[in-house]
Amino acid sequence: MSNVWYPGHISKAKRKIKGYIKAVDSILIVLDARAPLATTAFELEIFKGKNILFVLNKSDIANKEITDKWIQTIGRTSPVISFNKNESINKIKNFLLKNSKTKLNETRLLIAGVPNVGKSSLINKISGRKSAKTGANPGITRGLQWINLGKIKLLDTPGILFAKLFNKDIAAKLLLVGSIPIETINNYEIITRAFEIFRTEADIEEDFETYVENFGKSRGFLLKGGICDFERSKNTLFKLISEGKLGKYSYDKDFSKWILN
Ligand SMILES: Nc1nc2c(ncn2[C@@H]2O[C@H](COP(=O)(O)OP(=O)(O)OP(=O)(O)O)[C@@H](O)[C@H]2O)c(=O)[nH]1
Ligand SMILES: [Mg+2]
Repeated sequence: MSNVWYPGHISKAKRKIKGYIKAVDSILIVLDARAPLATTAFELEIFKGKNILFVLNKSDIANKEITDKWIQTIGRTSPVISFNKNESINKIKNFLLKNSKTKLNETRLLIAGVPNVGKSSLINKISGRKSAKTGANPGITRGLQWINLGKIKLLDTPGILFAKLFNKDIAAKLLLVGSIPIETINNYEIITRAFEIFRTEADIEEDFETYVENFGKSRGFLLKGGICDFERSKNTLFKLISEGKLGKYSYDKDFSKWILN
């Protein structure tokens, strides 16, 4: 499958992360609760042999029933918790303290995941400070940064991805949750596949073109002559979907496909 968005800082980040693995006791992998399978689209093998904990983040914009089933599924093999930015700090702090292996009275965790799943926001939430830079677009964190939280030390890292996404469905779901920016996708099949997945969840009748045009017109995204600005409408539509503003939908439901067994 074609190359999708893969900025240079991602390969640098992977090299740096590998260099830090020895210095940490546990790895905190942040997944998007809406797509726990698609958001494991990075080389999990680099963390082999480490104590791995999972967070299903952004649970506020996922389908709760599906998230609960993922917690059960993943919980059979690994410590896992659902979380979102509106939840209590103690929920995540206790989870980390209980499940991470501790050396010398100090817990060192590396936080990893695909772009835009909320790694930096999670760190800020736990620290109660704006220690790590966050943003609505993927690729905000560029370098590695230690955040000191007393007994817990967290290493924030940039979002990583497979260099080549070999599967159209994974790329489509990464687009739906905002891990790949819509502006960078020039493969129309990925976009229409993403819309099909969303369309099923949101119970939409119109086809892609009609839906985007109606959406654009309703927001006044018009070009000269009153025709719909399709690019702008499509980009805004996918941005809102990824932010959960058009509904709380989950896109991965095949629990038997969980990577660890
Ligand atoms: N709805 C919702 N949005 C969230 C949550 N956590 C983070 N976000 C939003 O998701 C976007 C990405 O957050 P970041 O914390 O920058 O994500 P990141 O994983 O550090 O991203 P990179 O550094 O680019 O890999 C921001 O717009 C956040 O406000 C959450 O629990 N719920
Ligand atoms: Mg970040």
